[in-house]
Amino acid sequence: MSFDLSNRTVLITGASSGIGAACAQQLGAYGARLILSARRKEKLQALADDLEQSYETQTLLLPLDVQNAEDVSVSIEGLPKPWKEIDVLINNAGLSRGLDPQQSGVLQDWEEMIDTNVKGLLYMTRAVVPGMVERQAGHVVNIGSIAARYTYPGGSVYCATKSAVKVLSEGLKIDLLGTPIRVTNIEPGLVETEFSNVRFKGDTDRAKNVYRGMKALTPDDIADSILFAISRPAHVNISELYIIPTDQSSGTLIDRRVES
Ligand code: NDP
Ligand code: 8X3
Repeated sequence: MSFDLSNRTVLITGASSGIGAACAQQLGAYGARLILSARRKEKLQALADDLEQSYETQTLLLPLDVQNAEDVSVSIEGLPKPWKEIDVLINNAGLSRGLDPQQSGVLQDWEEMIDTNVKGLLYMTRAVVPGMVERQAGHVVNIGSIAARYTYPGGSVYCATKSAVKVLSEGLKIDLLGTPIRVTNIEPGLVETEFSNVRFKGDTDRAKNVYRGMKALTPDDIADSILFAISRPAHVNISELYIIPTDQSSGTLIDRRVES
């Protein structure tokens, strides 16, 4: 498929790694102007340099923590004029922390997941969508998860945050009825990124074990689906895309026949 995203401004949160970085590469290749956001500025800078070299992509770095409502609001408000007119917001920043049963969960892990995956997504939406309404144009893509469909042991708080993303996506579409603004919730299964390394706080062996003996999705597989959603004709709203590896059937049913 071929897409023309020239003159379209896309804000990607969580662009420093995994799915967000893959979106930046693919959208950059099709000519989009990119606002790259995450906490790790050096990663964003390296990505921006690479995009500039590969596709002459125009980029603007927006280093911030989505958990900080004030920073999100001030950063979006302070965008220079041409960048302020955001056509597509990809609410991708998110994480899981730990895999503890609810009865012995770590409160700080819960705060971080809820503050990032739910409140951070809301802060960004609240800051960006009024401009879309004013301009009568825009598309919000939220990154949900298979975790909204299947609760798994030790994952209940993370699963709850992704259930919230599903509900918030539906609710935003409802609240925007009567405008041309579109809303999409992407729900991936296992994608091999830094996700498990972050969940297990740097325990790389435990992280690798999540994808053992199976073929996980790649960040590019998810970027492909986002490109599909945002490139449909204006009257078509792709509300949900649920994408899993062929080797996965539910949150916990995974075929690991290829032992490595
Ligand atoms: P990664 O860990 O590779 O990327 C997560 C991104 O989120 C990073 O760029 C990170 O940047 C950013 N981020 C995390 N916390 C914050 C914060 N407080 N403020 C700003 N940015 C933040 O994981 P993925 O690419 O896999 O994850 C992307 C999204 O996809 C997440 O929402 C995740 O829940 C979801 N998802 C992932 C799946 C998987 O199997 N990997 C499956 C289904 C959904 P930095 O640390 O620089 O701030
Ligand atoms: C991330 C994938 O397996 O933790 O959403 O649900 S999983």
